[in-house]
Amino acid sequence: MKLDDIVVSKAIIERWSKDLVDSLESDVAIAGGGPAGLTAGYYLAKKGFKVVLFERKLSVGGGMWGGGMMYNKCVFQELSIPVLEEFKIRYEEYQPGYFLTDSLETVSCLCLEAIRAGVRIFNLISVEDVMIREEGVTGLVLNWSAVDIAKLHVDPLTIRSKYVVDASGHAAEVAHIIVRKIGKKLLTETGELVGENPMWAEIGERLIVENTKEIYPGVYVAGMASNAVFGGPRMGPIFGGMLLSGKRVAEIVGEKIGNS
Ligand code: 48H
Repeated sequence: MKLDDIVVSKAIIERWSKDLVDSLESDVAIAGGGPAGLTAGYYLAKKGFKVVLFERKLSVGGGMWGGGMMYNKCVFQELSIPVLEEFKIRYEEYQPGYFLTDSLETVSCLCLEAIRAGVRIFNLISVEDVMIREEGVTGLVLNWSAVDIAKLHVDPLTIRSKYVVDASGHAAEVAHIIVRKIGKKLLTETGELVGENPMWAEIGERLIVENTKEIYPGVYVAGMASNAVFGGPRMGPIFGGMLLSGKRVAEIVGEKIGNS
């Protein structure tokens, strides 16, 4: 069979455009495809919600690929084992209470299961703003990451969603956008980001799940961004909290949608 290069181009452009058009209105839009964002997306999609996730970089996985200081292993605590098993991630017990995974396998499984559960993932697209109405945030404003990198003056496009999840990691970018553009209105003590604290794995891992909550009407936070917004220590390369936070935000947002 002859191969027509133009058919190849047309297939890619048409199918990608259809996916984006289909995603212009969704139940949940997630900013960031690290471990927390992928886990949140998976559990929400499994519940039957329409989920779209935007990742700035070429690859999803965020800070997980590099394990700890580029040693590509991740540590998980016992509490997170059911989530590892849900994603079919293999693990070994290093010593009682400490479980090890291969970071490449971990990211691959999170990505594969999220996509297979129905999460629509768009990589190379950055969230540069939020869409606002009287009731709160109602969607995300997007642009090609390449536009930002090249500092081009190109206007963005917009998607609408019932809820937004800020899973942008240490940077907590959606939270920062809200404070910068709307004011000190976050649901924190100060209305601003409280900020991340120095390393303390045990406390950081506990707080990250507690800090997984609403930050502004229509917006929830998950993963490392939770401790940046509400204040909590970093925890280094122990990743259980990221998966548990992603699962927690899916429970909270799922309930909200169910009740609305
Ligand atoms: C689109 C964006 C935008 C944007 C950022 O950093 P991540 O891995 O975040 P989490 O919370 O899933 O996991 C945190 C973990 O990786 C980590 O850093 C830990 C445990 N640190 C502990 C420590 O002590 O240092 O992923 C966030 C993702 C990344 O892929 C970004 O590229 C992406 O979000 N992102 N995507 N639009 N505006 N901002």
